[in-house]
Amino acid sequence: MIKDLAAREILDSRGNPTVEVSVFTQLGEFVSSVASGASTGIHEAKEIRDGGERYGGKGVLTAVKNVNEKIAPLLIGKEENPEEADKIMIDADGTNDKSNLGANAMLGVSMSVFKAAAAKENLPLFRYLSSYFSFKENIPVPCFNVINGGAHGAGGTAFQEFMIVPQKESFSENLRFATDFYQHLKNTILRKEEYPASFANVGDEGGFVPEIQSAEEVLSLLLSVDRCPVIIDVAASEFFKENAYIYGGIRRSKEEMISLYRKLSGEFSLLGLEDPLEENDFSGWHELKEKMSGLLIIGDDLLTTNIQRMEKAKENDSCNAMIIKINQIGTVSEAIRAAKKAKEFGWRTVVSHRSGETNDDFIADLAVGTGSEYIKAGAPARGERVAKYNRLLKIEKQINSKT
Ligand code: 2PG
Ligand code: MG
Repeated sequence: MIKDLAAREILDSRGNPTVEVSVFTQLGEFVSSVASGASTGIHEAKEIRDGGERYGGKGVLTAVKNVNEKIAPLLIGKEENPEEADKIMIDADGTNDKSNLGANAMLGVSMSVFKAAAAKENLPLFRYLSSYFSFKENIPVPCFNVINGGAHGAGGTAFQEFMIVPQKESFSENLRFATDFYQHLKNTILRKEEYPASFANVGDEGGFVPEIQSAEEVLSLLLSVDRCPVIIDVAASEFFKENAYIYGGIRRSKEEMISLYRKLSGEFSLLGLEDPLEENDFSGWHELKEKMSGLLIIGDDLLTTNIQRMEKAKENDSCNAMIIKINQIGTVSEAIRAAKKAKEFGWRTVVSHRSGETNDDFIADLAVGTGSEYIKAGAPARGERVAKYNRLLKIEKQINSKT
């Protein structure tokens, strides 16, 4: 039973405030904290941030108050049943975008109730998720963001993320490959005479931030380190202005962007493209998908972990893979339903962190427990990123020893 529930304001990896929630049951305290994006899709559930001078208007004291004064009285005394708790919050919020109670308030509670429920069943979280929601467990292939640009690395590449996706036999081997690659990439950047040392500084997700505009040059740099398939998160909505994509200082049409992607994929080992076009162009996405068969075409801002948007994308045949972000929709139950729907559609799923993270490793369990094919949690460096990869190392051991 939920005996008590309390929230507080803490800091995320960018030094911005975020919500932390504790749920108390007979078994103890279950703590969760909420991540936050920088390149957020316009259709995402809404965080509540406080206006005014404090933290530049980024405080979360109203969201904290909503947990303590509005959500807690509804859930204290109830069983730790996460789907029911999420439904109570969704009903109490009463909006489509969680703007009343705040997605950041609701999600912190949702995550903690899930953790409490798993503990009650004496199961690790990933096993609780797979058994209660009927998924086949899978240890995901990690996508490591080694070059950060766009909204995550001021002055860096126009495209937001260049992720290496190693293809070794196991998660731990993939992680080892990525750490070698990461160190080697750093040395390669530092050794290049034409690059200043600042090109080896890191961005929000732990990848390097070289001031290189051309995607070809970034891909060649990666190839000079080692051969490894790459997924690019273009985050195209970020540079879509007045009906054109502003890339390399030039206004480009969607057709021109598609030819650029085709050229890149002809020259380099591209495994997938995330948000290659802006977030409302369902038919443009279809055109791109038709022309680039064989690649993962991954909807993030396009779908925002939202079943209505997924259905629209399915009707238009806009993508074949999706990002799952719990804070895009605001409760874990809804993110799980989206993951289920993706399986039904035959799409791959990529469970994802946010650029503003905490040390909470919930998404590692979520990825395994929903049988996701991939996870993206940033570079294999920085505490809030490796928290997820380290949790996966532990889960891998547990699954392999069948405990
Ligand atoms: C993305 C995410 C995570 P943000 O676009 O996929 O990498 O970025 O959290 O800033 O939206
Ligand atoms: Mg994205």
